Amino acid sequence: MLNIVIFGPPGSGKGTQSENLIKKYGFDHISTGDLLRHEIETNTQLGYLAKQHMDKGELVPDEVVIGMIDSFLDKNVKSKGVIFDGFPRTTDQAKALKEMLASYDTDVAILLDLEVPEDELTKRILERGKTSGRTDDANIETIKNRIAEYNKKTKPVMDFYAAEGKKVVINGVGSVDEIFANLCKAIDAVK
Ligand code: B4P
Repeated sequence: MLNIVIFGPPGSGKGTQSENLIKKYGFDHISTGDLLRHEIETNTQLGYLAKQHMDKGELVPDEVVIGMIDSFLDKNVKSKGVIFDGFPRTTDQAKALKEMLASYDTDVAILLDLEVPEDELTKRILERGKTSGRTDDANIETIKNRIAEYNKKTKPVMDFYAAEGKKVVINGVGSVDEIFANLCKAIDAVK
């Protein structure tokens, strides 16, 4: 099982590139953002809790997202590869992922860090907000808070994987195809 973490600030293109990677490699995909939005749309208790945080641009509590990954792995033990999109977002999530994967005798192979400057992120998210219907995309204060949460709580996750020699930086500015080609090169090098 080849485990790939696609990483980067909000709006850096994790979801966009994950879709292309799944098509090319036939990997399974888990996006914690998509799962949380599904919980909100279907009015579950978990969705109600997640919405309180997401509407403010905050991260959802670790135990909620870690539980989601646990049940995903349980159903996908035989996968040839998994793209973790938007997870882990805290060092505690990274440690929990390591433990969960170890119980299946596997580990993260590579973290692909999409680097995009802050002004470009804000522009992309506001643009998406015109059509996405996502409350966390529509308001500049929420977007700023999402980026601040990333800088404070999520960026340290990179150090965790850098210490294991698994971090690869990818320029996230340019055409979707150019970025995709660079992501594929990095994946092919660990396959
Ligand atoms: P996510 O759903 O993960 O979303 P994201 O960070 O906003 O976006 P992503 O990087 O996937 O960007 P995309 O490809 O869509 O998280 C949403 C929220 O869920 C979080 O804020 C948090 O509250 C919660 N959450 C999720 N996971 C969590 C976790 N593990 N722990 C705690 N909380 C969690 O691209 C953005 C836009 O840019 C799109 O419109 C796209 O078309 C455009 N774009 C993409 N690539 C481009 C390019 N090369 N050039 C120009 N535009 C581009």
